[in-house]
Amino acid sequence: MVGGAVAVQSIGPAAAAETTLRAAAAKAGLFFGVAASPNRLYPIVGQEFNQLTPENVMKPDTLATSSGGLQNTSGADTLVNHAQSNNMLVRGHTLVWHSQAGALQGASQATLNTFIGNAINRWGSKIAYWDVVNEALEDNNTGRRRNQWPHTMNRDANGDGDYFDSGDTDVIRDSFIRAKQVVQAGGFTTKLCINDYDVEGLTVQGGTPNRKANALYDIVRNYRQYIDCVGFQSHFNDNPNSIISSDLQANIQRFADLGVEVHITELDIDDDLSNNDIGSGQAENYRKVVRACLNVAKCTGITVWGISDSESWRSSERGLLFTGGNGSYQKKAAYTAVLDELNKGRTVSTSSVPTSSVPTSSVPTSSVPTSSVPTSSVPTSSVPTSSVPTSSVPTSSVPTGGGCSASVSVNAWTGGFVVSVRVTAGASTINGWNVRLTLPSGATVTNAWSANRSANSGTVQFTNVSYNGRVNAGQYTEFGFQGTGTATGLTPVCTAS
Ligand code: 9MR
Repeated sequence: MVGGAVAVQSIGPAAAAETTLRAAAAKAGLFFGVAASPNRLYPIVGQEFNQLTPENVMKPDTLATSSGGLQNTSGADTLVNHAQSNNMLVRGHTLVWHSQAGALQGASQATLNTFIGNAINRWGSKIAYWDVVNEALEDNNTGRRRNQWPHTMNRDANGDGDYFDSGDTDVIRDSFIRAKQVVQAGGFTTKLCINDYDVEGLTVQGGTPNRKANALYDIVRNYRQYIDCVGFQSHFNDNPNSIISSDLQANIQRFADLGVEVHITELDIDDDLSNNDIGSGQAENYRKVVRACLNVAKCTGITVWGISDSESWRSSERGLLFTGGNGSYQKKAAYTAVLDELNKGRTVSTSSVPTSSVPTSSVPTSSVPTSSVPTSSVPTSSVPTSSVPTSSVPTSSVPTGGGCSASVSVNAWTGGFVVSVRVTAGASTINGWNVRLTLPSGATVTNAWSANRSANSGTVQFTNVSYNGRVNAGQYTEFGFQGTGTATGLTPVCTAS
């Protein structure tokens, strides 16, 4: 089994190079997968790949009845069985999606919940990863949710522009809560992912901030306790929002710093990327993407969206690793580049990666509905929404001299808390920071994001990660952590470096 624990490979003298993508990837501690259909399960699938995503047969338009039941499962079963007999992981794709919704189009959250339960329970731990919510965010870098079902069910109760507040309705949150309940009730090892496209870089063409990526980041940060993994689809092409940006690795890293696994889920690269800003030639571009993933320990898998160009959804862009068709394939230069890069292995250490995951006990499990669930029974009251501090404790103000100050906002619930810490630079730009605070006895940090930490209890020092050490004069950056126990009386002390 690959994909769970991440092995870190040191660059050392000369192990023999592996000759298949799956073997080279496994050695580096990640999976290398492919999207497939039941009628194209040629030998190459099991030879080259150790993860499989159904390209179409696990979508609601195939699987779902209008009441959230299952139908037409034979194609999915065929793929799952093929994966099992070839020792491949399966990514279920996908449960909640505005497109290809079939009989679920327009369904209520209760019906979506029923479908989520039925689909997860049918395959259980045979599915390593489920895309619970797919493509929730709008096109064109607006950073907004789609203005389409199912997101039209959302309600922003206090009108503050997000759906993270306790009175809000959010189909993303409620679908993940349901999915997490089902996984826990079944004792499954399945991890739950959110998947989207044009979220790959910190910036899009021209250096504009990638608002879609930032919106996805906020979703994962706010719902971290239900979300285990993030999929960057990675359909790279000439669209200004779909380029391979030079900050791809930094963006992977910032999600990884939230403690989730990151996957490249639907990779294909247009072979004529005139707007691409980091490479020339498809093979070189593939190499860059694979390297960005290898350089982040929690980037635990890459999946290409098909085997060969001619059988791809975008055949005119010739974006894949093989030519040929119908089971007879020829390797392209892009294949050789990917294999070579995988064979070089990882060069990262796991030191900045959170080692513990969010405690499962904080997920409401008390009532685990197994069939149709009215939305009112979805236990949202105990959901910690970190953007809604129950007590906000600004402990220091913006310093007038150099250096930095820090303030905390605490969102607490019985037995646990999320703390958001704001680090504000004084009159001069700072290039690194260290925030020291002392937790009350009995409090333990279980997870932190956008910072490294020195300890889990007592006095803890948090330091910046690679992308948030520099803060311009008077500006701020934020990091956070989650823990068990209580977090009263925190007094952060900030030192700039
Ligand atoms: O590759 C899939 C193609 O065969 C289908 O016709 C299409 C229908 O929407 O979906 C394609 O897969 C998409 C995936 O499910 C989600 N991300 C974008 C993929 C390419 O369109």
